[in-house]
Amino acid sequence: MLDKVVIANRGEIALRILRACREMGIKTVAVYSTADRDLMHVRLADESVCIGKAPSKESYLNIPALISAAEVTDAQAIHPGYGFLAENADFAEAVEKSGFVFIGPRPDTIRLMGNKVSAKDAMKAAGVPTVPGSDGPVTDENATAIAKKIGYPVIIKAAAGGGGRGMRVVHTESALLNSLFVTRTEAKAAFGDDTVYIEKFLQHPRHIEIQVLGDGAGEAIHLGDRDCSLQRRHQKVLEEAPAPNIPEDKRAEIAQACVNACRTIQYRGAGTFEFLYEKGRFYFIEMNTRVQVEHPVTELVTGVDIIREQLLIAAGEGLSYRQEDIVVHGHAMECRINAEDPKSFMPSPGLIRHFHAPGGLGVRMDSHVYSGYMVPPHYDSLIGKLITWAPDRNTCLNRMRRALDELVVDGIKTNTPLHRDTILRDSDFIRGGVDIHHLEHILSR
Ligand code: MV4
Repeated sequence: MLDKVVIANRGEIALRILRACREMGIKTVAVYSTADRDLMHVRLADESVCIGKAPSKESYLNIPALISAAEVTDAQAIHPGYGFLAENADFAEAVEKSGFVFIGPRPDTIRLMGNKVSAKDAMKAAGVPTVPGSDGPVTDENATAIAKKIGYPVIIKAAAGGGGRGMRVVHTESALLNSLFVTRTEAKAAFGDDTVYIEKFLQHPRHIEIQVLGDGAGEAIHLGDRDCSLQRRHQKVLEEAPAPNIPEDKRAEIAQACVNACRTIQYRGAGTFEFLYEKGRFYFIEMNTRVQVEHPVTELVTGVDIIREQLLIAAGEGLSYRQEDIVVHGHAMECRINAEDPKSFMPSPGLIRHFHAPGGLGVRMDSHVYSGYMVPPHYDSLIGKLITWAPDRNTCLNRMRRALDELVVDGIKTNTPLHRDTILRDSDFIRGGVDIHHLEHILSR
């Protein structure tokens, strides 16, 4: 088993990883920037190393500083969490070349999935349904014919993009070549790679994802699906598991396709297949090669500790479960709690004068904050995740409303009113199965 792990992250996920390590008897090393000396997991860690100044580039994105932290503490492995360097293949490679275990997929897998053209290609070849499109990079010469064949509207996407960065919708042939040029130019500036591809633009899809675990030797399982359609400007706001109102045969079929693909590529670690779901069909768009913010909803409906599984896989112990062991039980929902103005969505960092986490049956609060904690202005505004579980979706919704009423975050603004007064009271959301535009739609009326 692993003896000591460097947690190469901050905030709630750093604390989540520390908790899993503690329960497994693994020693922890916290790394922190000068703005983060007072983080909860830094206090709780067995050891801690300051890795640089507040800006992420000078700390959490500083590869040599992170590897040095592992060296000076004689750790064996590095957990990247999410964001920062979690999907940086060069980081994973540097970690392995330095003799440490990277808690995640092989660098080559991260690279394959980081390029959305090669990811889609590999998944299509492995039997996962994809969005109809160019099947590879598009050129000025072949673009018009490809778009005509798939039919307008189409979407141009940067191969190096993802998560909503570097995309452009095109409605008519007359706009195609100019849009291609603009998307290329933006992609070159943002990612240093101007490769773009084309897909049929789906107008009202839901965003549904499948959680997988692979042992890196060809065995893999899925932990069911999550619905992440409730988002604003590509930032997820609320997630749930399982995705409501999906025919059970379709649900089982797409999960099995993901497992087969993981076996084909000998996927290692935790991963997520992202799909658009429209008119009863799933279309693969991207794969995330990290643990995700919303992993707790899957943990609550399956009982599987996903971080523990990541650590076991990294230690070479394989998977703790066979597919037959996995049963999705009840319903779970996660509200992301952000330090932001609920009306303008502007960040609201500052001193949390008083914090009180909700509790009770079926309530989980994953948060690193406490009374007297100062939310620094340098990072993501996520200060916690409130997750509820219940035997059915309606009870889960009631429990979430009750838990939100118990939550106290005094001193800064949070998006709690958005959850309580807007989302959880919306009749379409309550019915279940809203599309990716729904939140922006209800915010605009
Ligand atoms: C799409 C799409 C419609 N059609 N692709 C945005 C994030 C990136 N992961 C892919 N995205 C989209 N790709 C086709 N062919 C609509 C989106 C999209 C979206 C997807 C998931 C969650 C939120 C979204 C918000 C806007 C657009």
